[in-house]
This record gives sequence, structure tokens and C-alpha cells, in this order.
Amino acid sequence: MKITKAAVNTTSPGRNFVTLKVETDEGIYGLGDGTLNGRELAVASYLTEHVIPCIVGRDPFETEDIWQYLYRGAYWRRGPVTMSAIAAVDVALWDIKGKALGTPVYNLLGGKSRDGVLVYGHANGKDTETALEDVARHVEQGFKAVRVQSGIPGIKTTYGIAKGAGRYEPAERGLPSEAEWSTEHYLRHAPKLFEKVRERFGEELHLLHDCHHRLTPIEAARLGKELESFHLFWMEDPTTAELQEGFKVIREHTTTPIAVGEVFSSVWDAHDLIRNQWIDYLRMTIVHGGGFTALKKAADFAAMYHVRTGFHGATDLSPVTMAAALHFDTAIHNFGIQELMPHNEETDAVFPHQYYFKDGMMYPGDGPGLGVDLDEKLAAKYEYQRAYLPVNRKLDGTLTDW
Ligand code: CS2
Ligand code: MG
Repeated sequence: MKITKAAVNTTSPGRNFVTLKVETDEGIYGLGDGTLNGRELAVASYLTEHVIPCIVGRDPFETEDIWQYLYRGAYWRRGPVTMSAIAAVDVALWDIKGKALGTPVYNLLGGKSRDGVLVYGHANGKDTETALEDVARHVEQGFKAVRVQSGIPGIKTTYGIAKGAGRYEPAERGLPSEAEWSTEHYLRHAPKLFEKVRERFGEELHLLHDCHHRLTPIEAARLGKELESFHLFWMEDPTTAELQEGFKVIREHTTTPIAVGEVFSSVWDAHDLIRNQWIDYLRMTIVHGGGFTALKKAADFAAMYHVRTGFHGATDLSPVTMAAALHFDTAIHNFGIQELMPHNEETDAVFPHQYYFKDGMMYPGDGPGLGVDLDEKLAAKYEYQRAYLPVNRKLDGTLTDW
């Protein structure tokens, strides 16, 4: 089998997506996601200008050699643009392999280790009461795990809170909006929020929370300690992760489990975090981490240190990545949990798929390959529009992490 053509599709059914379609001389094609929120065209150009010319003519079954060729052959290594482009190729080739062999991709990754994949949904609200109402809605929908975020008294905006009745979508068209932040207000509020959630919903519901890279290690240690009695499933992105050693400070003070990695593009970004057991869940996902070929290696390394996966699954990862993640989650032994921010109807129509949600779990479907497709005619109706993630400033105007 030979790759005869590959092309990048950019569409925007409510938000931007970049998809690679790889075609072969046997009429089988595969899809890969290359979406990088706020920097989509950088990946599209990397694929079109630098990658596609090198893969045409190759055998799509040679996933390992093609991955090494694109990773080592670029000379300039790692980073979200490069690894999202490599992931788009890698996932498309595994999709082709599954289709050619007439089997779902999870069977190429070790077969089923579990039937359903435990997922968590996003409950949020402008204040504690509305956040609790949204938790109740998720429980009614059957979720066994819910991430809880709420507005913070004393500051106008904050991460993770939907504007109005719509779903939370961080990327905004036009130039970056500016959010405001106060760690002091946040640290006073967060423990009270979770006390109310446990009071209302009891101990069984898995609760998660995203600090979104905003604390220093010792501030995160304080929060982890104050949340301990609420037994969170995890505290996510407690601090920025360039300094992996910063997590040692947090670990020394609290048993609240820690998840990190949605912004990682290589296992080397988590090497010390994993081998020192400074974290409990690795969030690096298939699209930004370099594809199945890279993530299988990363997950096997993590398994040696009791670290489980907790893949990022926000709306800015396309249904192609959701499908890929669910196949991976179904097969690997050290699976932890999968994030689920449902896409809007337009997106689901552009990317018809087999995966489905039932009673707090998700299932990848058992068709050959990934079980997701791209309706190119419909995709063409939604033209790309440049969009940015917000920037964030402390109350004194100092730029900080969003
Ligand atoms: C968040 C994301 O889902 C999460 O855990 O951190 O919503 C993140 O803000 C976006 O994916 C950024 O594009
Ligand atoms: Mg996050």
C-alpha cells in the first residue's frame, strides 16, 4: 500500500479545526487532527509545506519509521506545532491501518482492557450556587465524575466559566480578550466551593478541579492541603510546569492527586514529574503529544511509576482526537480518566463518528479504524476565522498565566 495524496482541511463549525486526510493507492484514507487552539494555521502550514511532500509514496503501515523520520528528520525537535503536525500524520496512518486490517484501532494497541471509558464533564457557574446547579445537571445526565469551576467573588472574569447560557469555549474570534486574576480571592474561595459540593452531592461523585497553571508551588500546596478533606479525583495544572521540580514542593505538603500535561508535547516535558512520582495523572493527549506512536511510549513509561492517563478532551480537540483518545483509553492498562467537553451540533455533523456516551462512560465504537469521518462538503461551509485564547492580568495589571 502507498500514500498517494495528503491534504489539510481547515474548517470552523463554531471554532477552528485542522484535519489531515491521507489517501492511499488502495482507496483507503485516514484522518488525523492537527488542531492547536489559537495557532491553527501554523500547524496547517507545517503539514502542507514541510511534511506532506515527505510522506507521499511511503507505506502507511510503517508508522514507527515515519514517526521517527518526521521527529528526528526535522532536526528542530518538539514543541506543540511540530508535534501536532506529526500527530496528525501518525493518527491518520493508524486509522488507515485499522481500516485495511478491518479492525478498530484499539485492537492494534493491545485490544480491550475495559469496556467503557470513564469520562468527566465540566460543571461551571458564575457563582457557587449556579455551579452546584450545573453539577446536578451532570449527575442527572449520568456523569460519575465532574470538574467544578466557578466565578470568584471579587474578580470580574475567570477561567472555565461559560458566558451566558452557552457552553464554555475559550477561543474568541478577534484579538485576545483580557481576563483578570487574583490568587488571594481564588484561594479564599476554592475550598468553600468544594465544601458546598461535597455537602450537596456526598462523597461518591468524583470531583476534579483545574487551577489552570495560575499558582506558585507553595500556593498550590496550600490549596491541595485545604482540599484534602474533599478527596478530589485530581487538582489539575496547579502550577506552570516548565520547572518540573516545582511539583516536588506541592507533593511534600499534600496528598491531593495532581494532573498535568495538556500543554506538553513530549514525554520529556514530564520525565522528572513521572520518575519522581510528583504527579498522578498525565494529561498530554494524542493530538499535541505526537500521536499514538508517541503516547504509547509515554503511557508505558508512566505506568512504571504508578502514573495514569487523564487525557485532555476540550472542545478545541476535534472529534478525530476524541475518537483516537477513546481507542487509546480502551486499550492501555494505566488508564485514569478521559475529559469530555461535548462538541456543538455543527461540529458533530462535520465529523460524523461512532463514539457515544452512556451512563458516565464513553465507547469508541467497534468499526474498523478510528470510526470518525470528515464531511468535506459541510466543512467547506464553515470558513476558518482567526481566534485567540484570552490573556490574563493580575489586578495590578501584571501579565500572568491564563
Ligand atoms: C482546559 C482547557 O479542558 C481543560 O482542562 O485546560 O479548556 C484549555 O483551557 C483549552 O483546551 C485551551 O485551548
Ligand atoms: Mg486544563
